[in-house]
Amino acid sequence: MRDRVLATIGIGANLGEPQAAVHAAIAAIAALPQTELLRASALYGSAPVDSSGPDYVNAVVQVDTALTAPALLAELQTIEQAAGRERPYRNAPRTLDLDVLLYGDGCISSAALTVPHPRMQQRAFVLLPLAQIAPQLVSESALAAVSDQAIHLIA
Ligand code: A4P
Ligand code: MG
Repeated sequence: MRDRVLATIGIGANLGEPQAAVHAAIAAIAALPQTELLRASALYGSAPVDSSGPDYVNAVVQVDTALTAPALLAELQTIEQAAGRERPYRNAPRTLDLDVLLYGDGCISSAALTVPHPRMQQRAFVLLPLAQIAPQLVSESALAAVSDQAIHLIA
């Protein structure tokens, strides 16, 4: 039997019905094979960072999974496609974006996958929801460094 790994996934959407898309994504992640949803953050509203369009809805979840990192990425991309994801250009607004933020304590650097996600430490829309579900993974200094980014908890 494969080892199980604690994986952390970032969720973002700013087109269509972003709140519904994030809730549906969390449900789809919970239904992935060989995967158990452990924790899901609240939803946060955030201004686009290096992107455009309406404000984003973001969340972070943690799963316990026996999927390999490439298999997990493939499953997440299938969920993105089912949510109508289009990729007209880099950082385009999107109906759903699912990023592998962390995969255990592994470092991965392949053409298709970089883990830890290289931009996660610069982004309040990742660090605030992550701090809500896994505060030990987010330092006060990291939070302070993104404190100028507009983000709010969605009730
Ligand atoms: N890829 C490599 N590493 C990973 C990883 N750890 N997780 C590859 C997921 N994918 C990874 O991704 C392009 C390629 O990255 C994939 O084919 C995969 O093999 P993509 O989802 O098609 O394109 P993208 O989303 O534009 O790129 P990326 O890297 O996810 O963008 P960023 O840098 O994450 O930025 N502002 C707010 N407020 N909220 C947001 O959620 N998101 C972005 C996306 C920008 N600004 C935002 C938000
Ligand atoms: Mg992405």
